[in-house]
Amino acid sequence: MLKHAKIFVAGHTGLVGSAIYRKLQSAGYTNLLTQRSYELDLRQPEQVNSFFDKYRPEYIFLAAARVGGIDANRLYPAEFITDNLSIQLNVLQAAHRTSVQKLLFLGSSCIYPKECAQPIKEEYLLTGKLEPTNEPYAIAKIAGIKMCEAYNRQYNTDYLAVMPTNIYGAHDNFNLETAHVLPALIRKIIEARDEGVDEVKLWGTGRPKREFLLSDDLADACVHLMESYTSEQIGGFVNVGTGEDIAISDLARKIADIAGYQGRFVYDQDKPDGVERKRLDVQKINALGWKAQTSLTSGIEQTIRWYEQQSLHTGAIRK
Ligand code: GFB
Repeated sequence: MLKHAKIFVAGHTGLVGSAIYRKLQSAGYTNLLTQRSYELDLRQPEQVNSFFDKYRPEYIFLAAARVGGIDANRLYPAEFITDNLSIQLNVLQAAHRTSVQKLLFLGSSCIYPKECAQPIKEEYLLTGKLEPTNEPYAIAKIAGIKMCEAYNRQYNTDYLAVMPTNIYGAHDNFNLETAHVLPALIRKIIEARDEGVDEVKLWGTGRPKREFLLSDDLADACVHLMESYTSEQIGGFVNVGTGEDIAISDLARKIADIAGYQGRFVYDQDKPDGVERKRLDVQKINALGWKAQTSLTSGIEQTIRWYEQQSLHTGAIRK
């Protein structure tokens, strides 16, 4: 990618898109295209087509998606499958029609089967049943990978895909009903600390394990891949993670220690656990010259700082 290439970061206000935008800026890219969702609704084909005709982006980071934690996936399965399929369909078709040079599609580690050998290798895709709590979302993301592969095969395009593990960081969603676990726990623990409450309620049993990657590390991987590899060289798609996971109960304790909260944790077992484990095998991305740089402790410290600054500015984070 030349430094003045026209690069469209779709979803630049979100957790992942904002990190990609920051990374591209700091790497010296000068021609970044962005649109807020009220300016361009990527679910609407007419809007997407006129945007592509008008601006003719050369490169695309497709980080726009409907995402959410385990409960949001359970409550809004129709939106999770429909919005994601629509966004992918519209953007990939427009990219092909306007001869975009290269595109990076963001998937998710939930595309892999529920009962998977650990760590999860890329080749395990479509070898078993999916985790029911996020099947509609996972099906949409699998369709995205397969669309990239199909266009590459038939039209010789260069559409790469990455499968990130659970991402967290600045610009995450801290709404307790729809958030992923890490931002939800940061908010719950800080509110309990500040209000002098000696108990925090977690969902499920606390036993499932998850792998967490800071959004800035993911952005670094995405830009590295777009700069240095074709889709063919990476074999279509690649896992991006740390390769290490942690039990939810241990994560809660870690966040509490960092935030200076001494209270205890209780578990609401009416809420689902989801998949027991989904630790990614990261040998492939490591062999492509990328490794996660930020420790979980440092990433949590940075995210807490961001959250506290936002709370100061807004009085309260989005309810
Ligand atoms: O991050 P999370 O919502 O989603 O939940 P998944 C991870 C684990 O943390 C589950 C537990 O076992 C939750 O029950 N947990 C404990 C909590 N307390 C809380 C809490 O206060 N809030 C939340 N949200 N969880 C999502 C998928 O799965 O991961 C998506 O649904 C996507 O499709 C995403 O793949 C990365 O890790 O289970």
